Amino acid sequence: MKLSVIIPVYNEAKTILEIIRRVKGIPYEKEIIVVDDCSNDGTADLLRENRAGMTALFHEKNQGKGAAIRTAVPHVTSEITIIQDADLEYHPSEYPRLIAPIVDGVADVVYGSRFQGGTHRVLYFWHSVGNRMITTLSNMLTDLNLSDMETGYKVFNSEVLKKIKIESNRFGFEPEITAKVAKMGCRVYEVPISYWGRDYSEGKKIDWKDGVAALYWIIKFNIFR
Ligand SMILES: Nc1nc2c(ncn2[C@@H]2O[C@H](COP(=O)(O)OP(=O)(O)OP(=O)(O)O)[C@@H](O)[C@H]2O)c(=O)[nH]1
Ligand SMILES: [Mg+2]
Repeated sequence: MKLSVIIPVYNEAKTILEIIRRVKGIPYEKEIIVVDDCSNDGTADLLRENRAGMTALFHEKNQGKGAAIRTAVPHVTSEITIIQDADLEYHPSEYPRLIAPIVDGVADVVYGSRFQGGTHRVLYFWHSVGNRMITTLSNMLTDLNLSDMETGYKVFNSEVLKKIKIESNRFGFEPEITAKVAKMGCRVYEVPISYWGRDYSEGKKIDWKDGVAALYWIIKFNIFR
């Protein structure tokens, strides 16, 4: 089965070429769709100079991860779509495990969970508490028993993904897609993944405000629709 790998990227000049190299190295037929979201750190130039073997799309102003995925989806031509963050926190060597439930015909959507025993860097305690609260609230409203709603590794049967209208521009994407997948009655699987977390000195951007925003998105997409 062929894979489409969507890479939304904003200001990841240090890692973008390495993540593309890793994706190209996986032994599957695939297409790579990179969406640069008006980076101002040289990421866009790196993509323009190295665009062989991929579709590179460029936003003229910064809009967010959700908007970048919305731009990419119409370019998907294969059966399975993986969202791949452009930092090096999630490793493409996990693809076989991530796609297996879809290849086997039992799942429509697969989430890679950082909290099910895979190798992971030990980082911030309070982030993990926030993460659990966010996943719990989402689960209470979707009635899905996920362990990591906010994971970057989300894999879709492409037909299912194309049916979903993505409204959130920024990190509301994660709660929104989860709410919509639940409403559609998709067959959702979770698999353990490894996580090479980064700290703030290495470029980590997410902070407590994103956690509060996530609570807002969860309520908006599960209740006010
Ligand atoms: N298109 C787009 N992508 C973004 C934006 N902000 C972040 N991203 C990308 O979305 C992915 C996830 O963003 P991250 O900043 O790594 O978010 P995170 O993994 O939740 O948090 P940290 O890695 O801890 O900062 C990465 O590939 C980013 O490059 C944005 O404004 N637009
Ligand atoms: Mg990250």
